Amino acid sequence: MTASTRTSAGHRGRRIATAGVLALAAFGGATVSSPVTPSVAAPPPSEGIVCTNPSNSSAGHKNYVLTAREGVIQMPDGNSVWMWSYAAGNGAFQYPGPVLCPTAGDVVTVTLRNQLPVRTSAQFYGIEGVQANGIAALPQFDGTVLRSLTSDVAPGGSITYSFAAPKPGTYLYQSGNDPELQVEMGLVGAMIVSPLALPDPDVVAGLPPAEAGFARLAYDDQATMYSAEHEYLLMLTELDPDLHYAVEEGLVLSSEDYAGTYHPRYFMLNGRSFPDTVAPNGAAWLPNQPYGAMAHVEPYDAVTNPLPALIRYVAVGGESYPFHPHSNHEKVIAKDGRRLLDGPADLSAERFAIVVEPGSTVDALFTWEHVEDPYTQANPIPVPAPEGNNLTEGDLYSGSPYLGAQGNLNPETQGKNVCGEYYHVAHNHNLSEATNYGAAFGGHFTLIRVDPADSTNCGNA
Ligand SMILES: [Cu+2]
Repeated sequence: MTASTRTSAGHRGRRIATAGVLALAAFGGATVSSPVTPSVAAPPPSEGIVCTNPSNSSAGHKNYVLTAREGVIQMPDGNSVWMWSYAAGNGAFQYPGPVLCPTAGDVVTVTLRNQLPVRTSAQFYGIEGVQANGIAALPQFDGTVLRSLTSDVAPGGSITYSFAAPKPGTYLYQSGNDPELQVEMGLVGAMIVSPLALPDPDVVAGLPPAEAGFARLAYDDQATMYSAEHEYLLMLTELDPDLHYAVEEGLVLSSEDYAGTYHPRYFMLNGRSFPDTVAPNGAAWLPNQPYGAMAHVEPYDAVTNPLPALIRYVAVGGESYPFHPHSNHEKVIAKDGRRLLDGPADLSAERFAIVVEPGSTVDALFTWEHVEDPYTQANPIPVPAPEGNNLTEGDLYSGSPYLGAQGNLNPETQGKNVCGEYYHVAHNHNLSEATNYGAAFGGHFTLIRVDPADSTNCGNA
């Protein structure tokens, strides 16, 4: 089963193999020798994971082209930052790199073209048996000095990595050359490997028809079943703009050149800092930061909405990030593409904060429950709402404390609430990293949108 057949299972599937900019980009790759079938570009899904189309693929094979190049991203405070990252084929600069979505067992090739002024590479963390131009990929040395953790490529050149897609899970790829500089500069991306295993047909048969088409497994066991309608990636990164300015000016090309004290000032989720994190995928004002970072769920219901969401965390930075999704714990089921099992014992655990260590990935199932019976106008919360003149209403407030209800807003409130939905904060609990150059709230900060159940008036099916 391929990513594209999976995503065609439902019209609101979130993991749609992207068309649009990324696909056109990949199709244009000069080093792609096989013909590709042009397709009409559709916009990417507005939220959720945007898988990059392979430059070409056939049964059991997925070929990608990445171009390491320079570019600029925008910060919410108006700054722009010089970056290095991986573009898809001839596509626009983008940060982070394209999301690659093979299926377990696929033969994957990644051709890396180097348009940077320095040697670079792509290292696929946790994946064994990687070959580079047909021979084993190996660390590279200049004399006795380690130059790269994997086979690398000079400026202007290209190199092709190949491997069998490993066990299912969430993986990271990044530069193996001077990672202290190059990964920080932006040479990083995610790879999501889907299992061949399918959800138990008896369980699927018991799901509401509107949900059944979205049932997926994250790993090769039924305890990892989730709804692909609610699958999200959160890649946590950081950067020091002084370092990036020095690179832009040509003053620094290796970490050894950076005499300044490393001091990250910006903290990104999927390449964006809050509030840009909650903007849709492909937002026009963020042309080089295509990935949004807002999760979107509906309340758990044993009958109508039993499947959890899946959040895939990836972190690259100077320290562990304690990411905290407000409102409910998340159930950590895997780390670094490995299911948390001890023999038959399932070691999954509910976590208040999802600690994502540098260079690691964490997969977590997320269920939002409407507790307290739930609170509705018929079962009111036992605290009277404040008078309107004592309220500061955020743009996203519905005017009512009840999920699915919309009340009157103060006339000066610019109401952006669609259908009485809730928005919960989700952020790095190291609050110094939930900032944009020190200004709270920003950086590693996003929202979780909770729609009322059966929310046809929320723009959902
Ligand atoms: Cu918090």
